[in-house]
Amino acid sequence: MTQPPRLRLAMQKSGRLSDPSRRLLERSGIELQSGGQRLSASATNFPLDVMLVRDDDIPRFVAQGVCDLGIVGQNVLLETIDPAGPAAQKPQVVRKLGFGNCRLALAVPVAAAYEGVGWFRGRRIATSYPRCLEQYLAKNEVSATVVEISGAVEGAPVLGVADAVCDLVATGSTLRANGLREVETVLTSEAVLIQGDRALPAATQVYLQQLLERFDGVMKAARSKYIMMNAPAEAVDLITSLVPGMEEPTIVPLHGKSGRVALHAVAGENVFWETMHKLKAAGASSILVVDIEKIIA
Ligand code: PRT
Ligand code: ZN
Repeated sequence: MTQPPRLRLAMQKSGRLSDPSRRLLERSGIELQSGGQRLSASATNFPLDVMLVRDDDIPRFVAQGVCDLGIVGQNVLLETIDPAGPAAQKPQVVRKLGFGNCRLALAVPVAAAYEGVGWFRGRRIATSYPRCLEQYLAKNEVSATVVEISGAVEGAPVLGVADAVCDLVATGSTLRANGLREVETVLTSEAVLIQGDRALPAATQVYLQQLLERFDGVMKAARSKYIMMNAPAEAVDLITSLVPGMEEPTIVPLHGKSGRVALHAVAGENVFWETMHKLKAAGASSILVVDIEKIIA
């Protein structure tokens, strides 16, 4: 008997994207059971198999059809896939996932008299992202020497290996600790879900739609809040305009308090203290803001 089809997803085995990728699956209600040597895992309650690999291999695995989907940083996707290569081998981004945010940036020694991107002309730049850097230099008509280094790029200027670096930055503290100053952004990146260009069998396509619906629900829920308060009936319009991304509120009369109502709604964005102060000033009281676990539109 043939096995029913299953979706195959590649994600990072261990690194910065591993925990958030697992969390996304978990919040999507997908339970994973580890396979042999922890190189794979199978969902016990959804037709999904997971390959756990180094992030650098994910775009190629997806392009070659070794798996249907992958979770990887845009930086790795752009660096690994040849823009001049056959279109048929380019994985497509199907969702931005909102974690693993960083930027690929150029940085120079703090003491450098940096006056613009022309500063890099004729200089040596250390990076693990030669393709992205070369594209950026070409676009800016700067001719420089790209020194490819596989790790600890930020140490290259001190070692005399390069004059500047092009590296991933999140908080910037690694650059600062190495006496470097960020001067240009080459690209911004976050984790994305990618899909190969091969058509999926009809049954697997249905599972992919369900998976995307769940991912969308998880991401929307993470952004949204449920907000409840009591308010003067005549302030309902003002209050609705104060809460960012608020959907049509439910208004319920308050027993024994004429002129005041209870107002419940989903707010499409986080509700910050500044908004709470404004709501109070508009006459609201007993304001509750609650996390949402799941949303399906
Ligand atoms: O073993 P494998 O090849 O799978 O993993 P890896 O070592 O290549 O990648 P990993 O786990 O370090 O990063 C995976 C992905 O996380 C990257 O490809 C990015 O998409 C994303 N990401 C997000 C980051 C960072 N933030 C980040 N800060 N990747 C690396 N960094 C580095 C940065 O270069 C610096 O050296 O972390 C250091 C700390 O950053 P600061 O700016 O906060 O000091
Ligand atoms: Zn890697």
